[in-house]
Amino acid sequence: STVGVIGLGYIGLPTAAILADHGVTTIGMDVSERNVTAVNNGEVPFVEPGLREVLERAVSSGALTASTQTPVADAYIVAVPTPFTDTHSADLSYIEAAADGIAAKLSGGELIILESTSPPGATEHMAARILAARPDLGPADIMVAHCPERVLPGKIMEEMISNDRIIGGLTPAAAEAAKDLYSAFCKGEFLLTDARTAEMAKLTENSFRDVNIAFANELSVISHKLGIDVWELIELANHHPRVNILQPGPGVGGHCIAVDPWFIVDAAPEQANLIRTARETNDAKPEWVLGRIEQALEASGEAPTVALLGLAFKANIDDLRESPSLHIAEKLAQRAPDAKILAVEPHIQKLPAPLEQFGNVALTELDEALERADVLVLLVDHDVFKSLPKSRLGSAAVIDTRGIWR
Ligand code: SAJ
Repeated sequence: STVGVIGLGYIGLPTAAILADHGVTTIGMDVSERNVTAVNNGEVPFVEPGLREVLERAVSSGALTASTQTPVADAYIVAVPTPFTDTHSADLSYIEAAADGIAAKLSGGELIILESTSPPGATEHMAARILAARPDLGPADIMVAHCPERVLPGKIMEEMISNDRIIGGLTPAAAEAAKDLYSAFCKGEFLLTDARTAEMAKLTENSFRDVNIAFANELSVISHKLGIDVWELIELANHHPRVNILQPGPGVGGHCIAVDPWFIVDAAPEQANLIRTARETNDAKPEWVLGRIEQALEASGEAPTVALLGLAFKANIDDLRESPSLHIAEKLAQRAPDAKILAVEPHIQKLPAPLEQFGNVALTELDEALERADVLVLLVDHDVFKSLPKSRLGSAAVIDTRGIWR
């Protein structure tokens, strides 16, 4: 049997490569001609440890091919983006486009799995859209399930195989069929439920983390006001057997935790108060950091030099999506035109587009930044920054948003 994987991004490509590497005939589909060509050449269009080897094997064995057309297949996995709109509701247009492509290829009896993180009801919506396009088919002619991905970028190849999987079927038979498909490579436990619960479970996991980080971020603002070291505070509190507080930082970034809780808020706006407040708390953190930087700049006299260490959304990656650090850099460049801003990000080679337009920002080597800065702002806890001896910080005013130089 043949599996079609729709969307060859961070999730779809590893899934397709691993499926094919386990002997399943797999056809990947992506709207980007460039991605498709790269995949057919066994090349990975983004950074993910371990993916290249598996992809090369899958392509050279002939088990994996890619195309810009939706293939005819026995089962489909949809792994397309679900961004959010300006009003914080989910944009289902990529899922709808995938559904339309699949609908045109069905002959009845196929399994269709939605993996994209989705608001409650999206799987039903996808099924309804497919059936609306194919009046010759009835609900009993297709099997539809939601199986959210939960892999951590940077560890995708491991977690894809070892993580437990929640599978929510529109019918129990659809959930069973999806379980059979994932059994080809997944060694984790399979947890079968209905589609809405599966959708909500994924959103709940990321909201749990967001709420916990918001708690830490609020504690850091309170502690700063009270003259208390928040990292010591959290470390002490976490010695309690039933307390486990996460770490404060300059805000929450990435394409998951900063997005998914909004889908819950959008689905139940009157009820989701804590979840909304957590999102707002985390989104407000970059502004608070900016305030501290502006204070430090004022104190250091005319035309000060400020070094921003880290632009990525978290440690040891090159991903800038929804990055609070990048946001801080951009806002600072706008608001402090007299300051010289040295951005240090060892994982990228050129200044990212949002910063290019500012004449007062330069991408700088760490050594040079340390030498020149009047104000040093630590934004990302990359290993290269963590391993700096304190003596290297010199006489600069230090704002350490991650607590690595305490
Ligand atoms: N962060 C903090 N303090 C912390 C932990 C994280 O400020 O204590 C910040 C990070 O710096 C980053 C953001 O939160 O800006 C998110 O980073 P992350 O490492 O918590 O999560 P992601 O976005 O890389 O991946 C998450 C994971 N979800 C959970 O751990 C519940 C991953 O398993 C999901 O598959 C992924 O979202 C996803 O795709 O939904």
